[in-house]
Amino acid sequence: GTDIFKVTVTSNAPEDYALGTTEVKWTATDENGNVTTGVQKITVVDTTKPVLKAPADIAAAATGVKTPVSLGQATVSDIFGYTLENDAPADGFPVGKTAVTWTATDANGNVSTAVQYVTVTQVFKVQSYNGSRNSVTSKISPRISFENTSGSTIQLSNIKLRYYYTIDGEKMQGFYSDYSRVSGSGSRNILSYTEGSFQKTASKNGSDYYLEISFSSGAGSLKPGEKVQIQCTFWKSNFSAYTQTNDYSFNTWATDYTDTNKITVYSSGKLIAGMEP
Ligand SMILES: [Ca+2]
Ligand SMILES: [Ca+2]
Repeated sequence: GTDIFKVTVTSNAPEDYALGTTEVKWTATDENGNVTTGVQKITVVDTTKPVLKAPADIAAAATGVKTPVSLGQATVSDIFGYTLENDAPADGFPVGKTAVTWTATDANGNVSTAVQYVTVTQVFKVQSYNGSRNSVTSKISPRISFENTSGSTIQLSNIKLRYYYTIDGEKMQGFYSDYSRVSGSGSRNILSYTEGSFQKTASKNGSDYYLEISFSSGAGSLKPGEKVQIQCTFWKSNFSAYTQTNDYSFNTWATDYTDTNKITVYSSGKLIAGMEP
């Protein structure tokens, strides 16, 4: 404050300022009691991001096409309140490595992110190829191999496999398996315990039928690391043609056992490998 007389300047400034804008009123008073006031605005802003730490990475065994995983909890600190969320898939994790991004947002809109990786390993490995790779054929000849890559023994009578296709003209169908064998420590022929049946389904995505392969109790069990290979053929009663190129489970190019997720496997009715059409 300036004046030709002596001036006293005071303010109502607080010791601490709240977040946001505070008005401080300044007052100048001269010796003669004349008063002038002015306002100063003090704005306090939080520019500090929350400190965020994602939970540890997780490795899990697949229980199906999608596997539910418990992620654990991220830790967050901020002097203000915050919200915490992540983008984990709601229906479980696919086989492979998936990044989960955690996001912490403080009450003032400052954002931190951190990534957690979830790796899901398939416990049941399925491979296949087709004995006939012709676009049009009177006999479909799946070659299917499946390996118990879990740590537990599986009863084969609990296992079912499905090969999906479109029938291209409804007819009775026949099934024949000429090879079905367990390899590994319990190597044996299980041909007489291997069965095939046909199921009509809703028409979708390369499928209006599936061949279901199952095993009777005489097939025994499949220990960890053991593998079953099946070669089979199916046909229509009048040997009319199937178009294979429109079949979900058909592999047009493989000439030997090749990883597939288009043949599904069920253990006691629960999907444990492959993706349905
Ligand atoms: Ca903050
Ligand atoms: Ca077809």
